[in-house]
Amino acid sequence: MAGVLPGKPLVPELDFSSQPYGKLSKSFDNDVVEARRVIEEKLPILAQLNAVVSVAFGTNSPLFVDARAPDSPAKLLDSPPEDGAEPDSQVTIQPASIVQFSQGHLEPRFGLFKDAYLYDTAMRKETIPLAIKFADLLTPQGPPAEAKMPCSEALERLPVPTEDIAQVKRDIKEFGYGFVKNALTPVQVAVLRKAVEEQAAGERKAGIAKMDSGPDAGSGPNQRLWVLTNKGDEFLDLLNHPLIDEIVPWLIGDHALLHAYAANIARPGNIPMQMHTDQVAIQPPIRDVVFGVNIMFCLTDMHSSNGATRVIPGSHLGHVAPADIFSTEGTIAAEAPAGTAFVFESRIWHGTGANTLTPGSPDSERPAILMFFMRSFIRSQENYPLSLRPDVASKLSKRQRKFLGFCATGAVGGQDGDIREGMYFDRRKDCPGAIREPHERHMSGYTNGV
Ligand SMILES: O=C(O)CCC(=O)C(=O)O
Ligand SMILES: [Fe+2]
Repeated sequence: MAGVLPGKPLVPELDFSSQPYGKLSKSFDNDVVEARRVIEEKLPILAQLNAVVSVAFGTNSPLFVDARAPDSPAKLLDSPPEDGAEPDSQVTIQPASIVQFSQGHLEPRFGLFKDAYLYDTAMRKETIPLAIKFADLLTPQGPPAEAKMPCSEALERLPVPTEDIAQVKRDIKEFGYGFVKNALTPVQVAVLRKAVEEQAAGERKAGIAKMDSGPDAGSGPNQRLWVLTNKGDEFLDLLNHPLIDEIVPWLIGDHALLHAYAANIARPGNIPMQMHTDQVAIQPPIRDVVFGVNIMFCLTDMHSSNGATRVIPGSHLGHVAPADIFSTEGTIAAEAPAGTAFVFESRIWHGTGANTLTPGSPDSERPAILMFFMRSFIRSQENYPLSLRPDVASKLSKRQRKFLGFCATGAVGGQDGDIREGMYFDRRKDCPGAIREPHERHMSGYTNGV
């Protein structure tokens, strides 16, 4: 997305609109020229596509990459191939994204499908792997290796629910995830489950429910409850869970922030979520650093038939991705009894599984709470300072305020120059504003007030 043009200046003398630069470098047409140059440069490599791909920028008529001739560079055409061949895949994309792929600044799956991350894409499923390969071939690293199940020797060690926290940490390091058994007692599960289910019913009744996992964006059987901080004391108390202290600083350092705090109810008939990593906010993509960790509290037994999260064990390491992000083939279900905390780091490939139970049958829903933390300098998915209800803000503990970004780290999160590590802030109505005094240009001996 290009920059946003400035509005009218507030101070007439500070009108910069006559400056000759700025607008041009952001022009769509320039981006198209650049994107075309990138594709032309990559034609020898694009030969690997063995197919015809059309690439449309906005409403411009599409370009065609014809890579059918074996052992010779692909051809870039301004009109469909003369022999009338239909494209095997049709990519519609911002030209700037093509340039960013080539610079290694945008992860192809994110660049192509970011709007389908929670929902769906208009593209025909079988043409998607080719579109991804096209984008991958433009990147400096080239296509990632296929993320596969580990070798049989490691399969014997796949994580299982345990109360041994040292084992959970070893599992997270080796496989990208682990299970903390009995992180919640049955009574705690019941309290949280009731809160989630009643809130979900309330949001449906109020007509504000966030549904997904259907064929169209914003609809489907699955339901998300976002910004749980606002939605009941149960969810505030869950932020006191000691597992947070055990895992979060260990994996992603001090001052980590809540990135998203949501419940996800997987229901029968859902379309499985796109396989993704939770590091999609990290662009340019960085695979060799873990930026986040998800603590998912299971409020019912999670099993393969009620939509347990699908994972590819070990896929947190290396330049790897699933062969087809819209398929759960070659993944396993993260199965665990109610009360387990399923902890997974943000580089692992995963997604909500299919709930194949009969709609309306008893216990066919899979409610879970996802408490997702990211490193301290990353902008949160949920904008807490903007979303927090005032009645909630006034009762938050220091710990909760810290998770929501009300504490400085020494480098970020400060207020009016106060940035020292561990300083806490509240929403201030009295942040210093414009307080002007006449100024003597040759004054000496500055003092701070009287
Ligand atoms: O609910 C699940 O199974 C996983 C959801 C997920 O991966 C996400 O929200 O990023
Ligand atoms: Fe996820």
